[in-house]
Amino acid sequence: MTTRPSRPSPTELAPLLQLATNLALECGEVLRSAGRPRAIEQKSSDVDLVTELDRQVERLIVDRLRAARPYDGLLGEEGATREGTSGVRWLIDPIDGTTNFVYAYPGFAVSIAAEVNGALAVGAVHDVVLQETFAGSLGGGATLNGNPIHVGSGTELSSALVGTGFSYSAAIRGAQSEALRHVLPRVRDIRRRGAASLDLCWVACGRLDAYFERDIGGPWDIGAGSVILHEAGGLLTDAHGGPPRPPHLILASNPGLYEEFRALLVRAHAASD
Ligand code: LIP
Repeated sequence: MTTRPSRPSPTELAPLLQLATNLALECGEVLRSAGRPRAIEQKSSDVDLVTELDRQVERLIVDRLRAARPYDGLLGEEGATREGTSGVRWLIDPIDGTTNFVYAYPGFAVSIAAEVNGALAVGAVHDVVLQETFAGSLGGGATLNGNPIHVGSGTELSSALVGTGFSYSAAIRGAQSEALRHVLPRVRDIRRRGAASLDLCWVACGRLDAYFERDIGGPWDIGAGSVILHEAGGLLTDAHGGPPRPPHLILASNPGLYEEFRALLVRAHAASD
């Protein structure tokens, strides 16, 4: 009979969390000293940007991980990929919020997560401009600059401050604006920061009451924020209440808002699709 690997303890996860946090901080320094990016290319559409710094920072993270943990697997937004044998896989978003970075518009982060035996276990998100570092590990809690954080306690959707984001595809953005038409009158207000990792961390610390988005690029966008939000008492699911499955709709909130928020999003997206 096969036995499931036991869940690692916070003590066992501490070295992974420290490595992720140190790398996010180091890359934040690189980006703050780099100035405005020069080489800017387009990926999935003419508004989906990548810079030489996205690639440089991803290479730095990969090199550091290879040196520290040569048997781990990894997956990066800008193409880094490696199968591992250790049971640990790293998810790397070197610059989450690349458009903000290109415009020098505050709201971009280095996001690094690690899965252990297939389950997200640690995450670190460093806001490059605000120099705020969110961190979390399974069972170990979530922090902002080392101080514990917890989701807000709001239960009224009509007074909820809600984050969201929009696709790089113009066609999907059309459907998203139609869904937003159904959401906006039902909540306090909407904020669109441009980095999913930060949106999740801001729900985790109560700066946002909830967040939703569809057509997110990949697991690297939400891996670290997912751990931090979970450890701060928040929920992150797909529209059916199951695990988040980018690019399908994902939603995050504190437990008090969750069911009403999910029901609103299901109606709004049914009406828009
Ligand atoms: C970004 C996401 C954000 C989304 C942006 C963009 P990227 O990721 O974090 O939530 O709204 O359109 O996809 O491309 O900057 O790594």
